[in-house]
Amino acid sequence: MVAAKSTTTERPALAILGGKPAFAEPLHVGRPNVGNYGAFQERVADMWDRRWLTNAGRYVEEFEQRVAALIGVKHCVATCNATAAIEIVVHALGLKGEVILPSFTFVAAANALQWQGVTPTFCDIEADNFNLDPERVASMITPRTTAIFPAHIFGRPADIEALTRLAADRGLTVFFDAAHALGCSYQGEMIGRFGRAEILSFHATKFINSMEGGAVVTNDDDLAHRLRLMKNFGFTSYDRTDEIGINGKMTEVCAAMGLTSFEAMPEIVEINRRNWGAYRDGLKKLPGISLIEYSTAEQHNYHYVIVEVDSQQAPLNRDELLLTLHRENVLARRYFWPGCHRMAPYASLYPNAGSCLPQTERVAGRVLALPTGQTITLEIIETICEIISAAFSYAGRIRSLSLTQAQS
Ligand code: T4K
Repeated sequence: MVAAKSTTTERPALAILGGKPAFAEPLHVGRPNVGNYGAFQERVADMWDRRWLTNAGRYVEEFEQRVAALIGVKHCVATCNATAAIEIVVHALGLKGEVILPSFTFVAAANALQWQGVTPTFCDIEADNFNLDPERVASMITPRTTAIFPAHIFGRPADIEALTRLAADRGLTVFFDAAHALGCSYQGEMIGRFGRAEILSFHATKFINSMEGGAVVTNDDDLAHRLRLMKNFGFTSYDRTDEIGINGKMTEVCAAMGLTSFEAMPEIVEINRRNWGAYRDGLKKLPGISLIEYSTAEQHNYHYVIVEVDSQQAPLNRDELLLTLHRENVLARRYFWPGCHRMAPYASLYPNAGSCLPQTERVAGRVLALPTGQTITLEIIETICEIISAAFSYAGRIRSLSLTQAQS
């Protein structure tokens, strides 16, 4: 429990105002969820004995089958991470020119395009679900546009129907960044089945993790075949390559971790859902702060707890709250501030992009990801909510302090 004030009432107990941090150890947003350690060890021992460590090993194949079955898709091609998966897809689809994507996403998506010599064109998002706005996308299509690359940010589906229709009408490819959306559904169908392909991430910080890892899921037989070649240098047999490839393979130890994490999925969703509900209840009476909601009509992984801070209503703005939480060792994150368009190299390539991205800038300035997952207990959440409540009570003092710090 965090007391809002010390017993003297002179000095609040908040760390930013001179108190002791509520948590001795940092609480990370991305602390990994893990499965059964014994099951992981057994797989590693087996892999060790068989001396098969990578290159289409047994565990990678099993992992691919489990993921494809969950989604209900024909092919899952596992990769070393999602960034490489995006690059391989862009290359395999032969995309050139411009590809439209959100700026409100992890910079890896833009970088993967740029790295492949394709121009990332940043489009604004919808205010309510933080995903690409189909009307804005339509207005940004040029003769150089070859594809639309929406993301399902925080696992909430993009407007798949409108974006798919738009792509079909304009003769464009559509493929999705589903890095956050494993285990989530759209109109009752699992995400991963849409567009030419969808890309998943199994990074340590993700809902299901393989330490590092990614995958492309698709129903396109030819594309899947080419992705398999391309992630393995382009080899079609021992001494022959038919086209250029890279090394994008997932290792056996990563697949062993992925399988173990996969088996814990029901437990992880349950904990995530419980934590999300506890934050919602703990914060509901505070002005100007709200949790983003997940549709109860769909399946969801509840992996991200995202609060929006409305600085017109709340006594502190998002950054003042962030500073307060960090002093307590609650390492909340501003995903995805400041937007890709304000990061190098895009900030200098498109210095005026912000004027075309009003919702991106608004949302990026008010969201905060809070720690959740297996290591976050209800007691921890109660304390975090108390810290936020106390911060609001001492907003005047915190504000003057953070202003002083910003000026120094
Ligand atoms: N598309 C989207 C929409 C994405 O969000 C991402 C990745 C990608 C594509 C590309 O996927 P990958 O190529 O990574 O498969 C983290 C993750 O590294 C990144 O995977 C993720 N999105 C992004 C949203 O978050 P950072 O720069 O915030 O990572 P980092 O190192 O600061 O870690 C986050 C927190 O997690 C830290 O506070 C520490 C904690 N942590 C991290 C690791 C690795 C742990 O407690 N234990 C750990 O093992 O990007």
